[in-house]
Amino acid sequence: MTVNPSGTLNFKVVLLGEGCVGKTSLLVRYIEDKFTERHMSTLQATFMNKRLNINGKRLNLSIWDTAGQEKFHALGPIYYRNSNGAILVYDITDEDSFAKVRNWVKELKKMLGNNLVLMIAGNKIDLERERTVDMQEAEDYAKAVGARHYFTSAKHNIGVEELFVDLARELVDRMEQGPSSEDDGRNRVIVVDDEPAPQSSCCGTFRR
Ligand code: G3D
Ligand code: MG
Repeated sequence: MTVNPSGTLNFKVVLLGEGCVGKTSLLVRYIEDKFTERHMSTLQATFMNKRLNINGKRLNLSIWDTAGQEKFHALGPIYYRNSNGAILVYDITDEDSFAKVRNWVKELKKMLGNNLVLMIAGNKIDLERERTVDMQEAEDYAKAVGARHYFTSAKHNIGVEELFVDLARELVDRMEQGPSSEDDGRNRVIVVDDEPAPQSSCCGTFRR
């Protein structure tokens, strides 16, 4: 995390999960409040900024989305390096995508320690009738690994705002509590030059 001289707290958040679970759709829904299936298949963001006020504090979330490379090969640590929070997305109709979340939790805990705020999102809740991932199992798993669990639909705009805003709240809470005994300094506060981040803007596009 960094803090600008103006007092804005900058947090890096990464979206992770198997291809096609709806990561880009969740981000576009949150930032632009839209859901466009065709747009998803051709254009993808590298990261998007979102400015928020939480408890009188100014925050900027830099939310990183993959450029779709998870569909072809593994994402390297360079993608999630220096993250403060991660949203692990699975598709409630796809058990393999939930198994992938378990792998991500192991990798992130190994590489980044326990100070990372972890959120797990079971997306495509509008397809409830096609659900294959057991609801209770997913919630129990999240609890066991210290993550919060949400059900979302990028398509119907269910639970999306709550997911991101709760993550922002948790980031602020953890920062105010200070580093835990397990902190090894990787999440320390750094003061940087004030650089205005564009609000709700896409900072890079990718064409497949
Ligand atoms: P990704 O970024 O994780 O790869 P995308 O996933 O956001 O590109 O979404 C993959 C597909 O799932 C897209 O469909 C998208 O429209 C669909 N999708 C995303 N979120 C939801 C949701 O909440 N409900 C439903 N029903 N579908 C969703 P296509 O057909 O374009 O591949
Ligand atoms: Mg995507």
